[in-house]
Amino acid sequence: MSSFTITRLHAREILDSRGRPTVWAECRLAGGFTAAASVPSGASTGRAEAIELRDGDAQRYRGLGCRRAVENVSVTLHEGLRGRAFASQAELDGELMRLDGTPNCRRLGANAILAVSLAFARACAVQHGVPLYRHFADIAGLRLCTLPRLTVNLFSGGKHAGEQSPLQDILLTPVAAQTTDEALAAVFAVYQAAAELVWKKYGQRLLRADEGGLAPLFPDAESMLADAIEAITAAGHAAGIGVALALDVASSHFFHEGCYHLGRETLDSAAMIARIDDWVTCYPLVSVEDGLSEEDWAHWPALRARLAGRTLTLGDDFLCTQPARIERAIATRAADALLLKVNQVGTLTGAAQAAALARAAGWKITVSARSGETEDNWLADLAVGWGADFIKVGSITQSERLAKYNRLLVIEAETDLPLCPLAVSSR
Ligand code: 2PG
Ligand code: MG
Repeated sequence: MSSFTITRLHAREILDSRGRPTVWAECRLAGGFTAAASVPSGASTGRAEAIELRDGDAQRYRGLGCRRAVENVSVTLHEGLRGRAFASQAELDGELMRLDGTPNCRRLGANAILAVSLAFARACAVQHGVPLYRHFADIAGLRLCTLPRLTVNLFSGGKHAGEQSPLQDILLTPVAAQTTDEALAAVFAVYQAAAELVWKKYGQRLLRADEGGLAPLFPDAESMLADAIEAITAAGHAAGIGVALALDVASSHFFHEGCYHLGRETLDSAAMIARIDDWVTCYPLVSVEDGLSEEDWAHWPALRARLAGRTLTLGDDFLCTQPARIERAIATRAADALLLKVNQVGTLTGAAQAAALARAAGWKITVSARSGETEDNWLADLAVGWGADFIKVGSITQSERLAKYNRLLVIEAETDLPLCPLAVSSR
């Protein structure tokens, strides 16, 4: 068994797709094998997420600077790990968590820890001479089987679009596509049709939200869904047969004092579930993400029961990629799909544990980017290596999103793997 000896770690503050600081880190192994990685950052974050370390200096980047996290890599972790050999990713990640000493990466910062975890993985792939997606599969003990299906942001609301519309993401899933290449062409056609629709209906030119989704002033949640169907049809695709939808309600962000404030309406949990049920009846949705709030544990099982076999009950803020929350959700039958974001948990190993739990329970997995991304493309390799059912990257505009789609195209050409079969879990 080979081991990997770290000889140098160093980091830099770079800017993400919102112009906010984030962390880039480089890892050098003995033998000179060197690689770097950058970490993303969310805006509609869950409460149970691992903690990003920010400088808090209001005079600089409104407190969002990452100089302390950078120093934690270049000084603290460099000094703590230099010259040490690790047999596996799990061993390194265990040591990173031990050096941090908190369960949520509060001391050194999840941004510092994840940057090192990822840069180390990439450097190990370089040492092994294998593509990153293959190395990710090896780390998780998986075989490469399929490519993830795309879920691509079309319309944006919520925290990614000034909160002028309640639903955060209406996404396109090209269900008839046989390849990523075909899927992207279908998405492009629908995006163009949607841009024309937005101009005609709302008099608004291309104004894009954080992830490149179109964000006119929709009057209500239903209009977002209906307009998406109109755009699919206008692009010449059959809604639900050629191109279906996925939905991120991100409802934690409009849940206050026990009620859901959906646009002008106030709904209790039962009424919110009934509303989601209506959407699933009226629109071809492959998944409904965060339909209920991250705090509304009592009602998630009823939501899952209502949707089972019709669409996936997908947990993002609800689960925060945290193994303990996923175990609880499995035990209470509160969801049947995991939105996996590595920076919610801080290390690759933590995320691999989350994915393994979900898989063992028969859940589906969507590997997801964050609303603040970089041009780094490791997420595409991760989704392939870990056999994700879906990948969620944002829209097909903006290079931080395209970096991932373009990497998927390269992986598809290199591996000739088929897309993941589409089946809604009925468990
Ligand atoms: C989400 C993500 C990506 P953020 O809620 O699923 O769309 O948003 O990165 O802001 O948490
Ligand atoms: Mg979400």
